[in-house]
Amino acid sequence: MGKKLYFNHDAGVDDLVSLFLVLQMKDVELIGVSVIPADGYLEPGMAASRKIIDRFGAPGASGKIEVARSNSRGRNPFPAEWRMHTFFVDALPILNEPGKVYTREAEQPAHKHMIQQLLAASEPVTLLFTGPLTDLARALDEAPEIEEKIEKLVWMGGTFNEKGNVQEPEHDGTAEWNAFWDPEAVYRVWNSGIKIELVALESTNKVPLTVPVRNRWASLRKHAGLDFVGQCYAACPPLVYMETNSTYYLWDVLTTAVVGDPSLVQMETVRSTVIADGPSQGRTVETGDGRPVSLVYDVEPERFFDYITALSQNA
Ligand code: AGV
Ligand code: CA
Repeated sequence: MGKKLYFNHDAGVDDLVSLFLVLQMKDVELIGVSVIPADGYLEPGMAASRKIIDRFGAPGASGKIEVARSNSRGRNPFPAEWRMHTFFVDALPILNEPGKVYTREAEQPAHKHMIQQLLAASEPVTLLFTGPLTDLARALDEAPEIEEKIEKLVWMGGTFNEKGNVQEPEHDGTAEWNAFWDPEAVYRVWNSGIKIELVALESTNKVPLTVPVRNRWASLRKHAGLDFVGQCYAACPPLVYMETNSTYYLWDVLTTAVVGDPSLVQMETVRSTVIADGPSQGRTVETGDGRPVSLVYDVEPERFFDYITALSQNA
């Protein structure tokens, strides 16, 4: 069945495309999904996730994989314009053709659902988080014994660059958004013994959404999977002349690709801590006595785009 994976995401466009991609990975067994309403809204995020499993999961996936709803709240809310993307993906005709949803919603909230799935697993599980870490921090507080069941955490978040991607009043711009939404959760996870692979802005900045990337997907739209990916990214502003606050990168998709094929990227160990309060809150900083994380600092963009295109083409 391949390696076991639990996926917690926050219902952005690249989060939902990531769910689609995980379902195409032959050597990955998805044992649960949860949705946290950070860079997206909860109701359409739950519905879209269930529909994506129905439409693009392997036969039988809808009967096996549950989607859990998070009841976590963050400290610093995402801009509503970004969050609205969830409604667009949930409304795509390709997800609504059957008029009925089969994949079940979990009875428990996200962090408890994750605890349950981890404790029930026969072997260590990889965690993929493409939004804030709040549900993981709460799960660790409630059931510290899950640490033993976690193979590693692969997280899209953080940066050691001088410039992050938060542009908000009362912040100095050094943080990445997933860390900024709930800095204390990052702090909690850093204080655990879990192995962490960090897909930070160092590498995601190298994979912007561009018009040529979109055109490649358009040329292959006869494949349902690539039609879906193309439709999703039609909602997002590409990089053309210069970066703006809304320019879209393939942040979460790169993170997901690292789970499927770690050879796409370069990693190095960095000792770091996170600033939990004040104008730099959410900033990850290198310090000699900090906790080690494997930082994904580089990627070969062409190989990455070839990889996700090939995966989508088989859907
Ligand atoms: O910081 C990147 C994270 C990723 O998990 N998200 C988007 C991805 O899902 C927040 C974010 C930063 N800039 C954004 C974001 C933008 N311009 N539009 C939407 N979300
Ligand atoms: Ca995300």
